Amino acid sequence: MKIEFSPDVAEARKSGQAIVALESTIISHGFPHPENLAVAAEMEETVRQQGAVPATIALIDGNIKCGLTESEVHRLATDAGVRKCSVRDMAVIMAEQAIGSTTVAATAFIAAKAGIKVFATGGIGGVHRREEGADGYDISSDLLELSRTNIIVVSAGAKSLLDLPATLEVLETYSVAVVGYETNEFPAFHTRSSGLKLPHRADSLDQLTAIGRSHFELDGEAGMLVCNPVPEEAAMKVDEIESLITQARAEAISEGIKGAAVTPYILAALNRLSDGRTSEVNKALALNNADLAARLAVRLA
Ligand code: PSU
Ligand code: MN
Repeated sequence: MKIEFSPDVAEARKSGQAIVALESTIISHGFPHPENLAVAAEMEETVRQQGAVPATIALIDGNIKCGLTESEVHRLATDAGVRKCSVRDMAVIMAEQAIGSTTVAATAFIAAKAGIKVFATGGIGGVHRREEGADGYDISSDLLELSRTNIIVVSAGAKSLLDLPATLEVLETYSVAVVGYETNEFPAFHTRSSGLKLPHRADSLDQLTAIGRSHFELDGEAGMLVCNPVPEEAAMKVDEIESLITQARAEAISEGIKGAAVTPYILAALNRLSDGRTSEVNKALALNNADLAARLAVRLA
């Protein structure tokens, strides 16, 4: 598999400097324009501030890119034709020389092949709730890829629009190590807690680093999910986000939105219904994850 590295990522790989992978679906489908441009730039800047090199990953004109130029990020942020690219979509987008933003699954797939150990995102995909009118069966391939891609993903958990208990169960079935960072609970993205207990907890960067080292020493197939709750000052109230999610889901169902379009549709609806508030929360937690991921990557390098 041919990966085109940016000069600074290529240099970091040569010198053994810490690298943090970043996904691009968050740019194309996760935030409205122009906030998405600011988020992309600030994610990279946050990683750099901690002494690591950011590697934003995407498919540009069919080429697998690890480390993007500013104009490539701009295209991802503004071109309405950018395709959401999970692992199964890669071959088609490559053959069509199209532009695709990589999900957690596809970003992890590419990053692991590039030897990158740490990846920062906002939230991972998971098991969707099964409700009247909604898709009957929908499980994100983010979970499957985590079962067979050895990389540490730092996320703020998963959105409560998903079936969070089932998501945690699937992670367990798939042997994915799940570790709370300074928390006992699976964070629910917009909120710090979900009421669901995590199997493991790290209380310091030292402890997280030790767990990360042991994880790679095992040399297993599965990845590790670090659950880093949204910062207290940015977190939403449970009632507030739940009522927004109920409205957004009802809209998605009545509009007949299915499959891969569901998450982007609901994110946009939440942003609209909350007057931009959910995107602010999303940005705060994504930057917080980039910061932790970079500090961890530096220790592991
Ligand atoms: N959650 C977010 N923002 C996102 C996504 C999830 O808050 O942008 C994206 C991620 O790229 C994730 C993908 O990997 O949605 C999952 O999509 P699906 O459920 O269709 O697998
Ligand atoms: Mn799906």
